[in-house]
Amino acid sequence: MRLEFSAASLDLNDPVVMGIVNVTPDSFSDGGQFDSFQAAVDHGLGLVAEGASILDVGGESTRPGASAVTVEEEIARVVPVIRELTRQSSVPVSADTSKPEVIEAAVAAGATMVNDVRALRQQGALEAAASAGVVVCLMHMQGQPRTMQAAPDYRDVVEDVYGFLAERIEACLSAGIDESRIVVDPGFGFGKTLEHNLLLLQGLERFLDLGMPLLVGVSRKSMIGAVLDKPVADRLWGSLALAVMAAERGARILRVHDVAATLDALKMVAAVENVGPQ
Ligand code: 7PM
Repeated sequence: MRLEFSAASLDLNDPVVMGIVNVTPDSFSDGGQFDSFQAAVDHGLGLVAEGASILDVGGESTRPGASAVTVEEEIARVVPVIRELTRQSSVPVSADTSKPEVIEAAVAAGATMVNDVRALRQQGALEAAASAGVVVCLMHMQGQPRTMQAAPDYRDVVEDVYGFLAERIEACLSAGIDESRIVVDPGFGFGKTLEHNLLLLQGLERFLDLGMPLLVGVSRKSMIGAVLDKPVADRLWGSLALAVMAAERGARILRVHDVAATLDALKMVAAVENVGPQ
């Protein structure tokens, strides 16, 4: 399996890591926008040094209960960071956004991927991604970020999410997005109870039937906090366990905060998967 970015092609025969770069105003400093720009760029370059194969740059918090960000604010946050990371590294840079205007600005700044928690359902987003020729990650979310954790409800969580992703793949193909540029993601934590999240990981292999590379984001998430009763700062070991399980079940891209640790875990999985018969 390979993923065709406009500038490069990424080998997914062994799973790779997407490093998370958040660009959010720093409430602890009064240094203004330059501080958060520099912190995000430094963080992204550090993740590349650790071995990240893709950087995911986001300026809109999708945390449950988070307030929305305007188009102008989101562009002001992410575009300078995307431009600088594209200039200083050779890994594909992904824009974590739902808005068509941000997609266009991010691509002009060098992004070759769009990671959209709304799976390009916002008006104009599908067309913007198609005409930009970017790789797209289609993620499942039930409801909206502000309210999605109120009462998640499924008939069969794996089959419901599968049906949604199949429909979004069709929408992308109809809009002219090539199948070599589509990634799918069941969206851990997005409108799901703990049990829904555990069932999705248990049944992850079902999503391989979609025929597209599978991206999984479980790093430091509340499903780990709930099982281990640990705060976000103490969720690395739980995150590694779930990353290993996802890789064993066929995930090709792991979206993580802790790149070096995750890569060690994935290299051990790959060594076992790839050893020849004696
Ligand atoms: C608070 C709660 C802050 C949740 C951040 C988050 C995913 C994603 C996110 C994912 C894809 C996080 C999430 N999660 N994009 N964006 N898949 N494709 O933990 O699972 O990073 S935001």
